[in-house]
Amino acid sequence: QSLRKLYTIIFVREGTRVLLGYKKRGFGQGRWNGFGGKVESGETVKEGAVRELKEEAGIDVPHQDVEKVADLEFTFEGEKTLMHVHVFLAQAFTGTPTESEEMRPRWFSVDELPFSDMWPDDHMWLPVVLRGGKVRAAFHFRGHNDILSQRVEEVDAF
Ligand code: 6U4
Ligand code: NA
Ligand code: NA
Repeated sequence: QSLRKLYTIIFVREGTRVLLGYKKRGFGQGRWNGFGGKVESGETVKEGAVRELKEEAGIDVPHQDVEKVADLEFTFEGEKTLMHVHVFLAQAFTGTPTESEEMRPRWFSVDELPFSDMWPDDHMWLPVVLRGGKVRAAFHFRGHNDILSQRVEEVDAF
C-alpha cells in the first residue's frame, strides 16, 4: 500500500540557541529546518543524520552526543509515499557552520524560532523536543502547506 522512505533531521543545540538551515533547493525549499535527508543503504539512520549534517552545514557531531528525539511520519493526499523521519538532537559539535549548495545555516534563539517560515508541523513538536521531551507524531498533508489530520504524542522512549 504505502511506500515508506527513511529520512533524518538533526538539530544542533548549543545552550539557548539552535542551528537551523535555510533550504535553498529541493524538498522544503524556502523553509528553515534542521539538516538532513535520505538515509542511504549501508548506513544506520544515525550515521545518515551525521553525514547529512556534515554535507549540508560542514560540521561534525560525535555519535555519542546525538540522541533520537522524535519519530515522524508524513503522508500526502493522493500520494502513496510515506516519509518516515527520524529526528535527532546533538548537544555538541566541532567545526564552523558553513553554507552549502543546499542549506544556509544560522543560529536562532530557542524561544525565537521562525515557525512561520518552517514546515507547518514543526511548532507542534519542535518545542517539546527542545525542552528535552520525545515525540511520536504523524501528519497528513494536502500539498506542502495544509495539515489535514495529525496525531502527536509525547513518549518516554522509542
Ligand atoms: P537529495 O537532493 O536527494 O540529496 P536529501 O538531502 O537526501 O536530498 P531532502 O533534503 O530532500 O533529502 O530530505 C527532505 C528533508 O526534509 C528531510 O530532512 C526531512 C525534512 N522534512 C520533510 N517533511 C518535513 C516536515 N513536514 N517537517 C519537517 N521536516 C520535514 O520539519
Ligand atoms: Na537534505
Ligand atoms: Na542525501
